[in-house]
Amino acid sequence: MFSQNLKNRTPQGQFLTEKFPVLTYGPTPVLDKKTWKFKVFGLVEEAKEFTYQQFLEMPQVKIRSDFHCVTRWSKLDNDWEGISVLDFMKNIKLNENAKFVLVHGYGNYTTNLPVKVFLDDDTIFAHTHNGKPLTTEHGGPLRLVVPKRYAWKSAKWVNGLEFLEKDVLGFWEKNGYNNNADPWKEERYW
Ligand SMILES: Nc1nc2c(c(=O)[nH]1)N[C@H]1C(S)=C(S)[C@@H](COP(=O)(O)O)O[C@H]1N2
Ligand SMILES: [Mo]
Repeated sequence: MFSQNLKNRTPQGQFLTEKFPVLTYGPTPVLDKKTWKFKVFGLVEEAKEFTYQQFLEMPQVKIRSDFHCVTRWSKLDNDWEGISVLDFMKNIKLNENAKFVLVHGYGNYTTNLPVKVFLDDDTIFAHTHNGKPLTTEHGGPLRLVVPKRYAWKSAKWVNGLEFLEKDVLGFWEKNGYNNNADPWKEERYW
């Protein structure tokens, strides 16, 4: 049996797994860190492009968090290492009307978030999971992790951020998943 403590950390309708299942829609992009690019565009003072090396030169942090997939598995205590969104965003000056972000991934995956949710102190661009380089299946070389939302908001193989005034639905948000996606409110589907 799980201890009460673990139960408290498992949202309604989820079961715990120690494994790390892979959940990908479509093919898995295999990327070369040398040619990898990350673009920031839309409602920003200046559109910018970053290389993987530039991400490695930014401050590196470790953030422990829980991961909840809408297909009902949760994996607790993931040690993600990488660049916190707050540190990354020190490179970017947002326009005042930038209220939403559409996160882009290689393979045309997208997911959307309010800027306020994106700029939380536990969101991270991760290249390492539990001490090991993020595997390709799990989004390597770099993925987003948004612990307070169902895991489809944690885009793998990220390659860009598009800042917007009005919300634009991402891939799963257009295909039946709830736009807000808070696992503690069981916001699973439309
Ligand atoms: N680019 C991309 N990111 C993605 C997905 C995807 O299909 N493509 N699947 C999402 C879903 S539904 C989940 S549950 C998590 C799964 O992450 P994992 O495969 O590392 O467990 O990634 C999310 N990020
Ligand atoms: Mo998922």
